Amino acid sequence: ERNIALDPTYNNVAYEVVRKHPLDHHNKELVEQLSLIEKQREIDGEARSALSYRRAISALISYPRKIRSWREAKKIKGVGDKIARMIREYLKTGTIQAAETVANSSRFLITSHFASIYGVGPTTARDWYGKGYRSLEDVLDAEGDTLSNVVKMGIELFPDFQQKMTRKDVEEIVEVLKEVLRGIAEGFVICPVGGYRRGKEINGDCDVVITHPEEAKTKNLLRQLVDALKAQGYVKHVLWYGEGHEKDQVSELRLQSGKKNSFDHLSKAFTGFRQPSTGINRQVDLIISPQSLYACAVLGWTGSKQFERGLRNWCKYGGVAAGHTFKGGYHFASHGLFDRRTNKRVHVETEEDIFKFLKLEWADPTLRNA
Ligand code: DCP
Ligand code: MG
Repeated sequence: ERNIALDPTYNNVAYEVVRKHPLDHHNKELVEQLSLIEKQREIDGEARSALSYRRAISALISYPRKIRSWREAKKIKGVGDKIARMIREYLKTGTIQAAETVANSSRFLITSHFASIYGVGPTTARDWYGKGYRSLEDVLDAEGDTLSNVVKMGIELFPDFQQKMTRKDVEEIVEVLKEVLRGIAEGFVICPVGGYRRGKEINGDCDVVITHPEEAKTKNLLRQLVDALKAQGYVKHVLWYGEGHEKDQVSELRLQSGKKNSFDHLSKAFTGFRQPSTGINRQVDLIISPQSLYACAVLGWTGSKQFERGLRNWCKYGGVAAGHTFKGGYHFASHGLFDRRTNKRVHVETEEDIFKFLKLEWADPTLRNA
């Protein structure tokens, strides 16, 4: 079998879309330790450092066997010297001191707890910690009146959102959505994306992309759907609501790219959704896509985040994979694949079309767990 992780024919910045990343892989314990450090770097605002851990983690997930030596680790593209040394330490002692330190750091435990609340990012989490708050009660006591509505909702929903969902929980919610959509019109298509589509057993939220063969039917759908969900008692909390500008070109997108939660131009709402069988409020992210953008919407929302990073890099810079060269010069977003020179959209019907266009081998969603 061809060993893609060691394949010398590719040397690009987008190995995440070239390699295969199954959920079940050979270096789980090591990945767990490195993930802890990655998370700590992320919460401390060290984005570059976090990314280099993430790259190494993805490389380890795709590695076709258990790493046995430091020398072996160093050869893998994506594993730098520093992380290779940590792997050496791990192979010798069974642990990585830096990961132990993070696991025992009360600053990390508290800031990561804060940052796991919807609406609270690393900056706010660090800010709260810096002000001396050590629990949500501290935050509410000191800042209760000044918190934004979104953060207030995030805190209110936290005990529910913290509870993970099984695949059955996600499927139950999808069935409810189908029923509510049928009440609006026949013919809607709904695709559960995110970790669920990648095969994860345990999910933090439920992300769905919704479309309809007739483009007109998706035009005001977000409003209709959210209103129906509220009227039927499923949704009480709307954490984020944004109607998109699906037809916008890429230049427009760049103007907006820094804006929170608007990394694509699809209409979407992030909701607190009361799951009938358990009564637990679940985070359900509704993404509406016109039929013509559906393939990109599904590909962009399936993830993982690191797979999406690799995909965007591949589109931009190109590369060589399995003997095929792709020149780059494109921009991928969940609302379209664009030629960077002309800002024109490439018409693609299916995810398979996108992979073919990009000269990539098809990657099943379950192999996108980079
Ligand atoms: N996504 C992205 N960039 C974002 C948000 C989402 O690329 N800013 C894509 C990649 C994610 C997918 O959408 O994998 C779904 O987002 P989630 O945050 O729900 O992530 P997952 O579904 O992968 O994991 P979880 O189990 O935590 O929900
Ligand atoms: Mg998700």
